[in-house]
Amino acid sequence: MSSDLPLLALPTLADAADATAPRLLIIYTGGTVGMAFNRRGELVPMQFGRLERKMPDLTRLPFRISLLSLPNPIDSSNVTPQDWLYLARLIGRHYADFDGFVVLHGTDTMAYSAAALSYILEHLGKPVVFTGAQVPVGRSRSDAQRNLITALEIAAARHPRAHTVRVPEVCVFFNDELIRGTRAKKVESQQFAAFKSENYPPLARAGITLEFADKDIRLLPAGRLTVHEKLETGVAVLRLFPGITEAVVRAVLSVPGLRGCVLETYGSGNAPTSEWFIACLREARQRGVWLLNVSQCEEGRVVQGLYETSARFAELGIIGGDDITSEAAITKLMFVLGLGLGEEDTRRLLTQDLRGEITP
Ligand code: ASN
Repeated sequence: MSSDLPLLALPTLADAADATAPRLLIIYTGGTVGMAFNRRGELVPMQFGRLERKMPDLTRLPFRISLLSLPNPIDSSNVTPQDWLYLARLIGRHYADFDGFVVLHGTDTMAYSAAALSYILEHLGKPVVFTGAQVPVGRSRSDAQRNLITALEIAAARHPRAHTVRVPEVCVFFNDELIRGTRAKKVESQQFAAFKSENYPPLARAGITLEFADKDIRLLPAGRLTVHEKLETGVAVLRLFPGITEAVVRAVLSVPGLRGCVLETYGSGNAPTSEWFIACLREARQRGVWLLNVSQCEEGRVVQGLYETSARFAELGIIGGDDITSEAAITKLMFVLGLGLGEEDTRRLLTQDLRGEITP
């Protein structure tokens, strides 16, 4: 798909040719935020049309805002790694012309997309804020306008004294919390507080004022933005449960073309000690499959070797995922394996903290 999609300038308070007002780009990808009911009574994504007619408060913002709508907006359940690469290319293409980016996206897979973009956009120096809604814009009690307006304010935010970018990270803003992209998890499908920051404090809270947790925001030495171009799709997630059979484990780990698998284990990274289970893992490793051990617990971390039930993992070459989320782990596998590096570098990157996804 071309990255030369038309930009629509929104009429705002900064219209009076205020050349100093922050320039922000909204990229609309779909999701409930822009949905309406079809004839069968199902919610489906629609084109936005004139966004400011549906969200009049947008016109009162002191920013220069442009809107770029994808020609075929989607429910985020249909998002693919190709969409992430495309979105990253779009941001790269417009990077120099805007001070910040807001991605309107469905909530269902927003945490995956935000994590994926965190890896793909290396040396990011500007905010990329994902947001969306639980109730479509234009419907009564919609959270769309509130989420979008604060996301725009965050994308425009600068340090009060130094005037440097306040949040040069990919993040998710939803229902008053700003969450690092690699720490976000969708935890609610019915309430407005749909996201949680897992194993890391929120980067900002929006009350009457915006309170940024500056000490928790990643400020990396400036570098040139690199937009990576490849993700490995030969990956899987294997979630353990008591009673999981050898046939299931073997089937997943021997999928043709499998390069990496997130093992969702119990507690601090524990799994059965049965010989058949260890043999399945060993054989997968011998076929060159990378295994990343992630806990099913929402908080805490993987500590391989703490219990006998994870004591053999290190010798098998299974990588402990520390306190990473499953969303950040599967996208990290896609990203790191997509780099096509040798054994040693791949292991190093999978173990390292790349974008604030783990607390080593
Ligand atoms: N199914 C929707 C989506 O992820 C849910 C939402 O946006 N609230 O696209």
